[in-house]
Amino acid sequence: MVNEKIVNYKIMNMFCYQCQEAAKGLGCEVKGVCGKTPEVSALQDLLVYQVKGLSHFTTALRLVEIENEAANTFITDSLFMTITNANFDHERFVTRIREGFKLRTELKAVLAENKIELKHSDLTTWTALTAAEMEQKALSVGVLATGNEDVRSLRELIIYGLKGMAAYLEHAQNLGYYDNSVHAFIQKALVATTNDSLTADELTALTLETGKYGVSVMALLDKANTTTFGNPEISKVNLGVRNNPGILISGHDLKDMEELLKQTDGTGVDVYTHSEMLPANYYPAFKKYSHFVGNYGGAWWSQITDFETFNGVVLFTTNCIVPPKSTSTYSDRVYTTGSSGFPGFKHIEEGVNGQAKDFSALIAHAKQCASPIEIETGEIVGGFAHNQVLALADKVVAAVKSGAIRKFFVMAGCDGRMKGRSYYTEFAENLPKDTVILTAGCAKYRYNKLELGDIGGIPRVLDAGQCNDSYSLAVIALKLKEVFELNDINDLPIAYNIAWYEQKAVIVLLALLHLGVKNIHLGPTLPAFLSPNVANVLVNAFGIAPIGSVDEDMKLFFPEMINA
Ligand code: FSO
Ligand code: SF4
Repeated sequence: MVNEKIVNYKIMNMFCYQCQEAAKGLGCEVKGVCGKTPEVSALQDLLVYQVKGLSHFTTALRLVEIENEAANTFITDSLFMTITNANFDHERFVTRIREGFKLRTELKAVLAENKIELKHSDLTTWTALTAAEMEQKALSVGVLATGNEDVRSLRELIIYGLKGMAAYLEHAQNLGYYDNSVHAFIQKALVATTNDSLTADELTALTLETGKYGVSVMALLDKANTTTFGNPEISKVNLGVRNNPGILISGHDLKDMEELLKQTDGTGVDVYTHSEMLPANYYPAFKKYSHFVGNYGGAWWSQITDFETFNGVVLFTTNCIVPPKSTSTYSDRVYTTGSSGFPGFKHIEEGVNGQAKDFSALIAHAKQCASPIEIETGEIVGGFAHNQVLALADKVVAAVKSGAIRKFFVMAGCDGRMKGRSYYTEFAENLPKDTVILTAGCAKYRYNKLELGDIGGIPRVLDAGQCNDSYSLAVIALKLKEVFELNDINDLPIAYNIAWYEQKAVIVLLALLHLGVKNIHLGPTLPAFLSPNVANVLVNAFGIAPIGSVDEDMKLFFPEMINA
């Protein structure tokens, strides 16, 4: 039977449904709501197809214990580049795909040297030299090339989890922490998504295994961050500004943060964090710099206004980039590095021969800029990663036992532009005063500046850090389970009301499922890439549920309130 969607695909401009802002809750078909053009979307699809093909080579080589580091790096970087809002640069994708062909030739030679026969198919033999040829090729290899809706849904769920995993692995590797078993899994799973003989059950099992490796990679990144920069500590983060020119650093890469602080030290240029870089303010290794002033602005999507008033230079180390408006005046002040990119923004390349990246151009640029305009004042408190919370364990346990704390709410995840996300602000405001929010990721910007008070000195919003630090929340939950001598993590007085946006949230979700967490509420909408059948599996096996209205959800989480 001819698959209607595939026929349609040939006349559509693009199809992408990997993030929460997918058009009409179904998928972007003309242009990305994120601003991704059909051409870049095509090249991203093709790059994913290319890394699937390369993974056929690397998994074959692994059978004879050959690990190819160049391929490992290429595959993780490429997956990271295709995450929502990370890279919009058409040219970078074309160059990248050409590099992929070179790598494929090298891998072929290694296979031949080792007399390994590979069963070739289009995945391992296709070529496209020009951008136009690449875009043409992409038409037949995108998301909709998988005809069966459920198989497509599971394959994409796995691939999006792998994208998130690749991002976290890259951050750990930037700090010198490697785990080849994660590369091996990513590549094995990529190959599996090309195997038409796998059943839905087998793909479901692979989805859960993706969660298992999600836990491993988050543990690795946690180790990398805390060993290199110390354990985050409770910190007051300044929201105001000073009179010096500044650099605003965004994204998630702490290695870049460190280098920027080192290279700006003594230059008269101040450093501020934006969005997901806020938790850098909690690390001892960064707090020691007197020119590290604090955090400026809100979550990623507020950059359109925040970058205008900041006046200085902006550095993106990862997503989330919002394309500037035609009226924006800051574009020439923005730099990207690592996997991030945007046409017109300047890009800072990797350091050569193990040298640090060179930020001198953006520091010189910053010196020419005016100091930031103050948009708010005061402080916010954060730094409640696992080490700090466990140091307070006695106090926390006593508060739970005495009833001073009735329930914890894990409200980790992402923020986004959708109006419906005001739900999270209202939900936080409406929570009873004897509840505590555990958060991580940029979702916190919906409530981290509210006056929610504290319970016997324990703030009612405990921020563990970035989205990857959701791992900290799992460590805290597992510790509480041990202290309260429970057999099941779900018997703890912890409820999960998680907001998602892009693919790092997918790996965090799969990791939580792997840890046995049930009844997660996921919003503001369920992923477009979940087919009804796959959504049912998640609902039946794990109790995943969409959010309702704040009132409905309060009654759901506090049934006792109905009869009170
Ligand atoms: Fe947010 Fe963007 Fe951290 Fe994401 S800034 S949305 S899930 O990149 O990774 O939480
Ligand atoms: Fe649409 Fe999200 Fe894909 Fe962008 S990443 S094209 S907003 S689904």
